Amino acid sequence: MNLNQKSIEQLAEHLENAELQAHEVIKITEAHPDMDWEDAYAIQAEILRRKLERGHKVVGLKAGLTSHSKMKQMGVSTPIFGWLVDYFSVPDGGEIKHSELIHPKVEPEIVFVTKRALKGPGCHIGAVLAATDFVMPGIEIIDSRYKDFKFDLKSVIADNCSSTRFVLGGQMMPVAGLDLRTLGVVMEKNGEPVAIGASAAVLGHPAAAIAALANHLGARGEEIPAGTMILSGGVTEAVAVKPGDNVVLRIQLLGTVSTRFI
Ligand code: OOG
Ligand code: MG
Repeated sequence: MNLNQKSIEQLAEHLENAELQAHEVIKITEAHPDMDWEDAYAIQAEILRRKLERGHKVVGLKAGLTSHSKMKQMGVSTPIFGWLVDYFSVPDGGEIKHSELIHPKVEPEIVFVTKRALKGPGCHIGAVLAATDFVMPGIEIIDSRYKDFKFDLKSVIADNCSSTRFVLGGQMMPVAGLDLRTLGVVMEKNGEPVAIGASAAVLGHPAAAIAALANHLGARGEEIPAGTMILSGGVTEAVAVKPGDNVVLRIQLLGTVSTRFI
């Protein structure tokens, strides 16, 4: 760690205010070029601590930058991990107020729900599949607090991986008998397909993103508890949305989920 506790608290407040007041900020590594990975995750944890203190609850976890399209789009090369809290959750078909966000984008994701705890190191897709209760489709809405959605890995980790809203829906599919690599993914905006992919785009197999999260947490003595909902990462590039846009995600065998921006 290169930052002291006071700087971590100040940066967490700075980034959380940007989220809550929906305004952009300059990426934090500009003023703190020496910050390291531990500092970045410590700022992310301090933002969560502030929310829990106000009575919010963690309702899920996420992996991000797990597909090559996303890594290429953002100009980075390793997965990142974050948390999801209660007010991020939007019901299937529900509305999202664009004015509460800065420059939101939507991404198609395969969502896992666990029935047993997963603990790294050494977690692999076999362990993930054995511990998975079901998978379902999810639209993640990301909204980097950084100007023009431009960041480096440390800045985006500190900003809780651009997390802001998510919508779950479709079918609860058990993974037995399902090939999680070959699911076709179509995301439509106002009736037009705007992102098309297959689930293997996520690290070759989306369960690998969950294993990577378990290994990341394992290195800190933490685990993925049983009953955790986890977004495994955007299958395609994220797509910008405006007020009035309707977004529908269809994933082969998993069904459909939708949301509308007002
Ligand atoms: C970081 C968050 C990435 C995903 O699914 O890849 C993410 C960003 O691109 O702003 O959630
Ligand atoms: Mg995502």
